[in-house]
Amino acid sequence: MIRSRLPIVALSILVLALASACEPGDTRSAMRPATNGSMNGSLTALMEARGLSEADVVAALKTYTPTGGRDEYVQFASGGHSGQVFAIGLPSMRMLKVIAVFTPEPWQGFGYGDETVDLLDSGNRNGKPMRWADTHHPALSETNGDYDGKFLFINDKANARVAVVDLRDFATKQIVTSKLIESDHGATFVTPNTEYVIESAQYPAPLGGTYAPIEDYDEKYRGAVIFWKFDREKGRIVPEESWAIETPPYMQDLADAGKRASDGWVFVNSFNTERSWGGSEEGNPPMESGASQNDMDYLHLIPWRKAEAVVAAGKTETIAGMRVISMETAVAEGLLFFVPEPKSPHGVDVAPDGEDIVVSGKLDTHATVYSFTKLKGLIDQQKFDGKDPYGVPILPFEESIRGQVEIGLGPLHTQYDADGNAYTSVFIESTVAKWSLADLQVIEKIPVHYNVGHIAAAEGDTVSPDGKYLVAMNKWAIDRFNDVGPLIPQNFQLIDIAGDGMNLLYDMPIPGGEPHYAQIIKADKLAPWDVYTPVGLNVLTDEVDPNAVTGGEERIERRPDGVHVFMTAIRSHFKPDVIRVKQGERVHIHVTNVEQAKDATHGLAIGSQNINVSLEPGKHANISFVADEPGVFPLYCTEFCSALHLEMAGYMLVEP
Ligand code: K7E
Ligand code: CUA
Repeated sequence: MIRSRLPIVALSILVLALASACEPGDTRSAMRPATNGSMNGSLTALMEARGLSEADVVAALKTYTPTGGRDEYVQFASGGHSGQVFAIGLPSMRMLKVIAVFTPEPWQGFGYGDETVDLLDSGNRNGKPMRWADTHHPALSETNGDYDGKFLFINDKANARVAVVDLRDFATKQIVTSKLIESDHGATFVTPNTEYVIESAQYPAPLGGTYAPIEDYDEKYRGAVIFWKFDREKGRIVPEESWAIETPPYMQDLADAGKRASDGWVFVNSFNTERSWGGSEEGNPPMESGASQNDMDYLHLIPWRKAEAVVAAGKTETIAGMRVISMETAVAEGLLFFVPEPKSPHGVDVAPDGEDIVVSGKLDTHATVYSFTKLKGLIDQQKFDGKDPYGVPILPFEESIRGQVEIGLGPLHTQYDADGNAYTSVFIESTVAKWSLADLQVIEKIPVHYNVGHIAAAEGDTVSPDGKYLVAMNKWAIDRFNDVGPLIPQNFQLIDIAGDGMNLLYDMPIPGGEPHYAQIIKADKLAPWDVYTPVGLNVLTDEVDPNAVTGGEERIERRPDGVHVFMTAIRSHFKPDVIRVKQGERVHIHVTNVEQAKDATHGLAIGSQNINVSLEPGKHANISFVADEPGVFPLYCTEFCSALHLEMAGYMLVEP
């Protein structure tokens, strides 16, 4: 490929502009070479040697972040099958942290000490440990429809679970799951003040985890939308204050909460209104074609504030411990309405003003723009086009929409910028289409590589999107990276949307599971802790642990329930460092990192016991286990904390 050579003058201007943008006294600018002929010469030579075009160099200058530099945005991406969340800096596309959520994660000691084992177990289904998850949609907590940087929620599609991550320490605090539903997908989405975290079922099943033959699909199988009540003060979901609405056995898909004009409403897509359940060997069409017969599926409209009042009035039944508004009650009380949506819709994305609701059909070429004013008007006038088989009123399609945008083949998800534009991912075409909300016309398309699923723009699903950056989350990478065998990473592509056009800046392989959605928050909205204070904090209770240990109080106590070791960790020793127990005794280690210096993290591992906890400064952890095998087990610090880190070790002696 022939690449254009960057003219020397343009390059000099770029370098000059960059240098002048630096603060006086900035050590980085002081270290930058002067702009002179020889540098221009060497840059040109470098470009030639690496085969870089002018566009490549511009992209590099827009993303390169020198040592010590900070990113302007943080992207929280679902980790897909990893069951975790990836925090990525933008525009550098540097991975900042893999946040352990639903699956064990050794570095964070997640799943190898009492607190996190209990936390993971709180997500067990039918008493069975679930040690993987299929995370899909992260949702940052919001205040007045804007990200507030306090909490992050994420769902596990496979096992119908929802987790709460506290952004003060980027750590998972809670996992909730309800036997009401067996899978979820329209999760997690929050109401504009994070009153509720929404989780809707995907694959219908008898509610409450009971059995019914699949031939009874129409009568016995159901979907549901769960409204998990969030207590912001406590930073936890309150299951007892949560509730759900029963829905027909269509496959409820993505959801979005109304905002501004549509505040108080929730919108949930569905597909498979055909109620196909497969059975290709039993004379039925396979699910994928059975579910694609109808021209229209139904967008579900739910006024959640009104529903909340119906719950408060006690008009619910309890299934699997969850208060549920039955479909019958929902219809009678005006809590559930349908409006047709073209062929196998996927994304539903409410525009910043809350007035436009954009739905894209996977098997359609349009994005359909519903007008909330029109929807609300039709509901108020009770102007319906009949009912579905379950008695849910259906609004007339033509009178509900403001228009349709001819997007291309396989539109999926939509995001917004600050200038009245929408961006829709186009899966089959492998493009992102930018279009105008005002006149519903496509402005530009950019190819992406390949098979784009979700896209995320900076704060692009809030009431005040930033524009600037968009990340295309591509399912296939094919030829973008060095080959690593048949299982190939996904590809996050950073796109500059700041100017009039869209420009591809950077490819980032995502090698840990298939991410679905992500949200991108302005970094200065996050205020994470440097260390845990006060010393001895139990990071799951947010309080000083009753067994926290201070310097000088280290000891070993024998109690009826076993041997209690009260231990401190400080550079560069554990105290006590020798633990003597008898075979069969239960051991309880209570260990506190008594340091308050940033980054002075220790880890406590004991060989052959499956024990490893991370001890960030100030953190307390509890570990309990039965010393069932006699032997000599070294214990040691797993973080290279000081020059004498290797000496930060000890022994557990289990006497036969
Ligand atoms: Cu992959 Cu939102 Cu689960 Cu679309 S979803 S791509
Ligand atoms: Cu403490 Cu290494």
